[in-house]
Amino acid sequence: MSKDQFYLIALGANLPSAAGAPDVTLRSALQALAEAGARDVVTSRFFATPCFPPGAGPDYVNAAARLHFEGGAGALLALLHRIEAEFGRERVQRWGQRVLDLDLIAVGDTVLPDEVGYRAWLDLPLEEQKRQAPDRLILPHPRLQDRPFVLVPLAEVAPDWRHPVLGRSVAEMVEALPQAAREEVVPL
Ligand code: A4P
Ligand code: MG
Repeated sequence: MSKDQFYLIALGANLPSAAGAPDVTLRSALQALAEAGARDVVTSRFFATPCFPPGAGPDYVNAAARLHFEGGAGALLALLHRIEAEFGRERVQRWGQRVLDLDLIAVGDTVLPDEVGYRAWLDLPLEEQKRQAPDRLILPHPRLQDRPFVLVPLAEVAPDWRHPVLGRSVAEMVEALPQAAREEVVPL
């Protein structure tokens, strides 16, 4: 993996943190990332998005960022987890409400753990997705193509990034979303 590959991350929050309301938390988290060595950070606008699964809590604020980082993917994920913890994230329930979720969406065209292992996560039925969380880094994030709250912000920072397994660009994946789902992602 080239050290100068770009990283794509997704940010989300739907509960207040010690820093403040979700948008304040996301701004503070981006600042913490820059202070910890993220370079050339390009950030999307912030969006209000309906909670997934529906009814599971308040609306989210979501954003995406593109950045460079010297330490490698594992080190960046560890940093994302450290920043989540600093803002008071507690892992209570998968897909539960959260003060801050920082996901690593992609690192250039890297596929982890390998294409066969990746496809197993990609094809996991919805019920299993709720039960199983990966114990190692999966790249690209296996649910990004389904999620308006990831894709719409991502299209502002990396419209031409192409999913290395699915072969589709972010712009194409946004285009493939139902129009109603796209329209529910509203800039703050
Ligand atoms: N892990 C493996 N690969 C990755 C990766 N590429 N990025 C591991 C991040 N983490 C990765 O993640 C579970 C495990 O996956 C960790 O051990 C990590 O090392 P987690 O962050 O502990 O658990 P989670 O946040 O509950 O899971 P995940 O997959 O981040 O949750 P989701 O699926 O992202 O759901 N609705 C709206 N509108 N907006 C949202 O942002 N977010 C969620 C969280 C639910 N509903 C939402 C939103
Ligand atoms: Mg997460």
